[in-house]
Amino acid sequence: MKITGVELRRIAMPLVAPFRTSFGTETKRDVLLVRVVTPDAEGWGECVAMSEPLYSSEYVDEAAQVIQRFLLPALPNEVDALGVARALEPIKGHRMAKAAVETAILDAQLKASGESFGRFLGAAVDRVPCGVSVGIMDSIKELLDAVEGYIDEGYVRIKLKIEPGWDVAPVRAVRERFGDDVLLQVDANAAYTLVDARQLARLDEFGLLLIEQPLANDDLVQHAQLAKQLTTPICLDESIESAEHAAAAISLGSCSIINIKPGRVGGYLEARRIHDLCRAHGIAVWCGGMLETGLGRAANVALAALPGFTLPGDTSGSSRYYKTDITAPFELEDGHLNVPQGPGIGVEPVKEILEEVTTSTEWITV
Ligand code: OSB
Ligand code: MG
Repeated sequence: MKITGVELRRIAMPLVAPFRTSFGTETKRDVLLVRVVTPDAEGWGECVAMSEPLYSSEYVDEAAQVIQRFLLPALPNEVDALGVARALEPIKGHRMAKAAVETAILDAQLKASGESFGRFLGAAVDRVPCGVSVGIMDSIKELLDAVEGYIDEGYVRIKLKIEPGWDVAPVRAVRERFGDDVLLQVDANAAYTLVDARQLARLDEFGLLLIEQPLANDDLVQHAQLAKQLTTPICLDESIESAEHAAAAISLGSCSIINIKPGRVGGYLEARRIHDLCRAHGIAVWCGGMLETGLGRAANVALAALPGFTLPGDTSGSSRYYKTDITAPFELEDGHLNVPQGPGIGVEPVKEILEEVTTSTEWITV
């Protein structure tokens, strides 16, 4: 496949409510979209890098720059999505930027051949159960109101963001109010250290599905030590940037569950590799999220339909974050989202809405 040109488009998407995690508060999403144009089809990739390097070292300005200066020039004249990662390998890191480029190329290629993302990746179901990630709030009352709203909307699993000072109390309050049957998990976004093991063990009594990324990104050994001190299963997010990391975490005993985010690991092909590895080792996986618009969400929902995704993902409906999505909105039906069936990611941006939220565009001839 020959690429005619690539558009880098920045959009600003206001969030329906501030989203607070242990690393910061988001009020709007500054998203970089990559549109790859070929003679036969065009494809979209949503870069999940956030505006500041707080979740990981990547951030959106830098992602746009690395794509333009280093990634696009490294692509061969004739590209095949299956060869993109290899071509980009000499450039270290920048996995979110690489994922956006590879996804746009894969989307164009699948649109040209008429195959859907789900079919290409190996989806086993045509709809996926949905969880929701609930940010840190100013009060327990505010949290309970938010959780009640999500349960009423049909979400089948609740994830509470935690940090030191906001952990046992919110979990206890949610359990007391909504009962033991609610599938409940927590996400610390690396806010603790091994010194906090006793405090984290206080969460054991609440029957959580998992605790996500309690310790720092590069603390695989400490996570293995923590796992021995908790009955709550440990799930890794930030720590796993590749199949190699996943293999190391599994053999060290650092986690028994992995949150797979395609952007964090360099794309959907690496995401599938991690899925395959985990499945072979009996490690459960689920699909994480990065406040994607409908473009990124569509591809995530397809990934979440693979057979090893045995836990509900952070594949929420569009309205969880956005009043107006740039694609037709993803809407929960009975707690599930349908896997898009059309070619490629199966969705398109709505032109007028896209123009309205666009803050800049750049056309690059390759
Ligand atoms: O740790 O999973 C995370 C959002 C931004 C950065 C990191 C994380 C998150 C979420 C939200 O938890 C997931 C989503 O609903 O998209
Ligand atoms: Mg997480």
